[in-house]
Parts: sequence; C-alpha cells; structure tokens
Amino acid sequence: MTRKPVTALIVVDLQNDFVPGGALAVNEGHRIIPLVDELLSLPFDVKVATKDWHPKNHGSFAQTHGKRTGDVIILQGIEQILWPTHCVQGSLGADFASGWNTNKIEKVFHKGTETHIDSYSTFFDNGHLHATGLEEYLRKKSVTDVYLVGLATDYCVKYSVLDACKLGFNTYVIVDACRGVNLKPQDTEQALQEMKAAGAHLVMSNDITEL
Ligand code: VGL
Ligand code: ZN
Repeated sequence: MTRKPVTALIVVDLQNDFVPGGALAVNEGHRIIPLVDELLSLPFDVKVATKDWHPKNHGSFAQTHGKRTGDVIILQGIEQILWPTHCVQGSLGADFASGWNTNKIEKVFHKGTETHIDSYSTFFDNGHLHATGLEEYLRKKSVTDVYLVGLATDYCVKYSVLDACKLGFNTYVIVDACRGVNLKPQDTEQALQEMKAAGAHLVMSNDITEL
C-alpha cells in the first residue's frame, strides 16, 4: 500500500529587494507573484516561507569589504560572491514583496543571519554548520514531498532544492514560479539541470492539479 504524500509548499525569499526596484532585483522577479498566490490557495499540508535576513555589514555585502559587487572573496574558508547590500533585518527591502497572500504562510524561516557566513539554502548555511530549523519543522509534520518556488532560481532556490534532495524529500521545483539572477545568461538553465540531476522533479504550476 502506498501512503498518501504529505506536501509542503516552500516560498523562497519573495522579498522586496529581489523584485524589480529592489537592491538585488531579479529580472521579472515580480512575475511569479500571481502564480505563488494561486499555489497558496491549493491544499498543501504545510505552507512556509523563507526570508533572506542579513545583519547590516553582512559578510556577503561588497560594501562590508570595500569591494565591488560581483567580486569573489574567501569568507571563513568558503568562496563568497559579493552582493549589493540587501535584505537587511527589519528594512523595507527585507519585507515580503506585496501582491500575495502572506497570511497563508504558517511559519517564516530566516537565513543569512550570521555575519560571517552566507546561507543560500533554506535548510543550512553555506558551510552546512547550522540548520535554519526548516528540516526539523517539516519532519515534525511528517512532510514527504516539498514544492519550491521563489527567488532566485540559480542561488537560494537551487541550493535549497539540492539540500531537500539530499535530505530525502521528494522534491519538486515549480519552474514558472521561480526566476534567476543570471549573472551569466545561462545560469538559470544550468541550475535547473543541476537540480534535475540531483533527483528533483521540474514541473510547471499548471501541472499541480491534485496533491
Ligand atoms: C539570494 C543572493 C544573495 C537569493 C540571497 O535569495 O537567491 N541571492 N542572497
Ligand atoms: Zn542574501
């Protein structure tokens, strides 16, 4: 007998700084908002979101080091791309983008909160030293299947999906409800192929008719 899956929708970093007008705007990032809103009306068993939530002077900010955006440094032994200052704790840029029903989100997990290490994955920091609590939360709710949407496909979505696969969740990426930064033009496509190779299922929001 096969058990009915227990499903979770995970909305990654759908924040002002990642949509057009924001400090680290993802091209067309706002286009996913109506899709995310529609997905939130479906009967996923669990609905959570993450927020990139950096202290000011975070180690991933170019400004912190007097360097330029896009430069790469070694931060605590890990390669770190330097970004414009974004998603500073409590700032307007760190708020959820408007236009989707955030009331349906039962819990928000914060990441990138430690000054000296970044966290692309919604599960662990980039050194895999600390967990955000998301895995524990999903396990407590007996979640088997996770569906990821949000920003950005080639960073936070990608690393979250790779971790979800490693952790043994049946992992779906809802491709049209994600957008990438594309520092290089092919980054999003390459990220999707990496996620697929890791065992994630690439689906479109239209495909999700029954859960
Ligand atoms: C992200 C770069 C820096 C993301 C967060 O949410 O994909 N990208 N911080
Ligand atoms: Zn960040």
